[in-house]
Amino acid sequence: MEILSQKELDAFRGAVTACRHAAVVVHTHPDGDAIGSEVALSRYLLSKGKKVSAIFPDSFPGTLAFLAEGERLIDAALSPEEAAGALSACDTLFVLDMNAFRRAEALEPLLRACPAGTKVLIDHHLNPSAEDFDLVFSRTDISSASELLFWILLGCEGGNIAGIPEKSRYALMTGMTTDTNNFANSVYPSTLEMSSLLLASGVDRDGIVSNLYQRYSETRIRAFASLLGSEMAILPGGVACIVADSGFQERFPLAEGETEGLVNIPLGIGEVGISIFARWGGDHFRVSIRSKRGWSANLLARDFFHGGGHELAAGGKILLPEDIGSEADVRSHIAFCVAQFLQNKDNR
Ligand SMILES: [Mn+2]
Repeated sequence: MEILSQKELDAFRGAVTACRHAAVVVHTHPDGDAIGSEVALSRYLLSKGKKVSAIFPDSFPGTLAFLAEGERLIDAALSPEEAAGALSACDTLFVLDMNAFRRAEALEPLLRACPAGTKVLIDHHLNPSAEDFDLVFSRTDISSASELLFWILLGCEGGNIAGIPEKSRYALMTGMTTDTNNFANSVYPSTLEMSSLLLASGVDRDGIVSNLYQRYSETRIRAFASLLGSEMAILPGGVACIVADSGFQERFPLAEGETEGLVNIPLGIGEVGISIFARWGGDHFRVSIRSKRGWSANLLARDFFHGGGHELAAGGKILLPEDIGSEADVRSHIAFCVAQFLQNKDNR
């Protein structure tokens, strides 16, 4: 499958060859694709004898602990000095699954100041900040950063999948699986071809599915029942809105990552075109948006929630006091934003 040109592969191979100390960084609140691609690239670089500092900004999702087992990942929120030290000492910076430094939030200044001679972006979001990088691998017609990285690594290994370490292959399959919501969306011919090659190479997909989808806490399942019940409203125009405020989170203490996948569920309702999930994050609401074809999650996130992402999957924030005066105003704020958004027929 022709995803990358020979020139692009040569450039990536050159960056790896020249690299002695790599820093690998992903976005804030990392998901399966971020951690999957980070673990995969780190293992690959380690197999080439490189020193690797794999950094994530904050909030490791407990649901992905199985992926981090045996890995050395630096939590920049818990070990800021270690993260800063690595980012000022590395000679090559790899940025994965995000389109701009600001997606790493608190790490942005360190990324901007990073003296690495080569900065590489590997991403699948819209509008990459290409000017901040020396090498840009950005595709939106691909399932995930994990898939894009798979095609890069396979290309660099001349098509020999055994050249990609076993743990990297496992992590890439995991990242692609979470970003496609287990093959429910953003699946391309290349995605199935990648899956086929990985399966044939011995990756334990049943184990991945079991780790991802059959190890939830009881609290998580009961929280979902409540979020999809009393906490969900269907707004005029076919927009589902779910809110998990601080009170809810006290009643259902969920670990980081445990609400992953929730926002997709209301799209199962025939008349719902957009699904919004807002959860309290300490001083603001984090917003996840999913949409069906013909509705733009990206524009809704961009124009009303300080965010963006993909056409059918995006995220943003509701800020205090800029957007709402108190937590109690969140539902009416979302309803107001949705009504404004739907008034513009171009958004549908
Ligand atoms: Mn992704």
